[in-house]
Amino acid sequence: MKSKLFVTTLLVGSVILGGCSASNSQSGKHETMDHSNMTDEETTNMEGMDHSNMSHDEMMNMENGHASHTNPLPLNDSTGDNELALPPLLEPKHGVVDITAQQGKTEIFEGVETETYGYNGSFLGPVIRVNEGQTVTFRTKNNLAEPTTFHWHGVEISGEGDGGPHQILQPGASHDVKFTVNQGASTLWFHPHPEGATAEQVYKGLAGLIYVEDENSKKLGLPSKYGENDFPLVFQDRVFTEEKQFDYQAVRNEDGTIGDTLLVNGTFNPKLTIGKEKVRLRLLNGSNARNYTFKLNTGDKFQQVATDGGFLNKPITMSEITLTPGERAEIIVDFSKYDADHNIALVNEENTILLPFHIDDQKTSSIEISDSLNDFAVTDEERNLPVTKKLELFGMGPMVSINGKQFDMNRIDFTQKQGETEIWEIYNKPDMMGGMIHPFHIHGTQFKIVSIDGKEPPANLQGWKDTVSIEPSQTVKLAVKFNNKGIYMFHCHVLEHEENGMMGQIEVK
Ligand SMILES: [Cu+2]
Repeated sequence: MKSKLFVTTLLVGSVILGGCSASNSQSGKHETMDHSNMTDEETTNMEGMDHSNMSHDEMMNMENGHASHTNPLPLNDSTGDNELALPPLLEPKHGVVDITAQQGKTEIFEGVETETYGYNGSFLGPVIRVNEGQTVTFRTKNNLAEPTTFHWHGVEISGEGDGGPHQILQPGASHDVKFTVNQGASTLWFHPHPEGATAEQVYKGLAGLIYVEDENSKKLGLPSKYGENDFPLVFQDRVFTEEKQFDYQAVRNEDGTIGDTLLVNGTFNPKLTIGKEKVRLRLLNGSNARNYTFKLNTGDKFQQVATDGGFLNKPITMSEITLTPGERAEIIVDFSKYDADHNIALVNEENTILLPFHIDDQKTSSIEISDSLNDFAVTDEERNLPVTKKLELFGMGPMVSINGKQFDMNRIDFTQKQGETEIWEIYNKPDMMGGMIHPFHIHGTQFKIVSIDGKEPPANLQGWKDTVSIEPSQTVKLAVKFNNKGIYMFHCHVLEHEENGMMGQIEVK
């Protein structure tokens, strides 16, 4: 992770502070407009221009939450002692998938039982595999002792089925979510979304993956044998008590809870045994707040083939990839050039060993990956659309806000017509401490990144996305279309930011 925290000086602080108090004395309407030129008509058509008045004291208070983020807790190196756990693969039976949230005990550390949450098991969840065009019913059940919801991150589904904070399931309750899979091959995921308890429930283990397959994905020649040459990798950092338990409330950080212990698919000190062949790794940053920059310790390159919501048009050769919370990427690593005794691992930017690989050189194959994977494009029409929704992400810790407002379940912030594309402009407004990256997520849709600070996004972001990393001072334009109706959340995917109010609601009619 590149540190995007700016050097802070009193001078910078006072300039920003000055800028902010100046805006308070105005109607606030011009404050968010300084980075675009719009006609009066566009201004009238624009949503999201309200601006709150943040007091000087509130601004000053934000400094506290900040300090912890300038020095994230380092992660442990994986010793590779334990073979990586592979989540069970779950496919619809007669169109039905049963998913139960439950509590249990899990042996994460040898000889110790940790109290955990999971779906259909004690810790984490299965990989649910569905096909485009298939009608499925997710039969959800809450066997926890507290309310929860089942949110399908990245799935294009009605607002009612989306599992946001409105769709609470009380302990013991069940609910059927029936929908038709109406999107292409992709690696999506699911997790709870109850107001005020999302971060803790995810932390304790509620997260699973959803694979969508389609006709195209089966023809591309990508490695697709689950658990053989196609692996899910869910990265989560945690802090354990001395008794090797989770105590979320004790370690909760208002700007995102970061841990010193890495779990991949729930496995501590994992290693992954793979063949001497091309292998597909489906990476999910399932952490509450930590960003990861993944690379190979050898410095060798790999190919990225998919973003959050589908394939890139062609494989992109990369030497590293950063994923912020909620984001996914599929990469292909070619292990055919390494021998069994080769020391190769996935590491992060600080060269912390995240996942060492053990190469079984008896297992080989030669796979040619198609050079043409998808036909994604931002059209000229989309590029020329005016901005009709403006969002300003601002603040730290308990003071995070979108357009100066904090989440209110009884307030609809925006409306949009079903099937109509609008351009959302999201600005991450820095504060006097610099600010931090906000991974911005919209429910119920896959969007296109039109531009980042006015420029075309890098090649590996030219694909379907549902979560976009926005750095301080950056402005990102998205082409957003909802294919279904209902109320959807949009929010920062640092789970504590979401919980602290960096979330809003859009009603699609
Ligand atoms: Cu955030």
